[in-house]
Amino acid sequence: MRPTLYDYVLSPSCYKARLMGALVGVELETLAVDFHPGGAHRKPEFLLLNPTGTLPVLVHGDLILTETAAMLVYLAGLAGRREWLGEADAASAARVHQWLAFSARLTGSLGLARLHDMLGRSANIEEVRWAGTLCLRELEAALVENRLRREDFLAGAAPTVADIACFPYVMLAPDGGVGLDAYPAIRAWTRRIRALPRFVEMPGIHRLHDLKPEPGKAEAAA
Ligand SMILES: N[C@@H](CCC(=O)N[C@@H](CS)C(=O)NCC(=O)O)C(=O)O
Repeated sequence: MRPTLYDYVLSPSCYKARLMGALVGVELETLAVDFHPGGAHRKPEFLLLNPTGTLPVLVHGDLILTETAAMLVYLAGLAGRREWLGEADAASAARVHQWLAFSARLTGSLGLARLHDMLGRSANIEEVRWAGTLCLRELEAALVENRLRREDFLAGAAPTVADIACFPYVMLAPDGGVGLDAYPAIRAWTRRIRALPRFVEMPGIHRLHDLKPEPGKAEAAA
């Protein structure tokens, strides 16, 4: 029996689960929820499944998960792909958790700015964009440091659930009016993720078929 993902195609959070499933080879049954304009995720029948009224939800047998970070961990474990959990040593495991927690800040800043600009969600947009900018600065600094240690991904040399948790909202930041031009290490990292084998796309995020430097530039922080 395949896990069922309650899904909305334009949601970066739902995409995290779809992307993780694809990368580790777990097929998901997707069940489309009318997030917009229907607001089906706030209707009583959906709140019985997820009282917080958010997407995605992943259901597998008796297990109901309502947090994407937990879904990514579950899908990697289900596939027996524990390398995606970054558990090689205590420090890597802790770094993975650090970035999983950080990913919630991205959802609350870059994600909210995107909902504001795309769906007219009310927000103090300047404040929200500034919170997103601070997250991007933090991420950029960490990625530059990682490259000095020859690490290409957030928690080490190989990609983990932490990268998948952070990638979509960063990649789609321009949809919320926050550009990525000032962040060469972030752009290089997103290119590495988009070049991973079995990578899948969502509207606005495209696969990179060959890992080449950005046109006219050497790869940042190489
Ligand atoms: N805690 C959730 C939050 C996910 C989240 O914010 N999802 C958005 C869709 S991308 C949502 O459902 N927001 C509810 C709303 O805006 O009404 C997670 O990370 O899994």
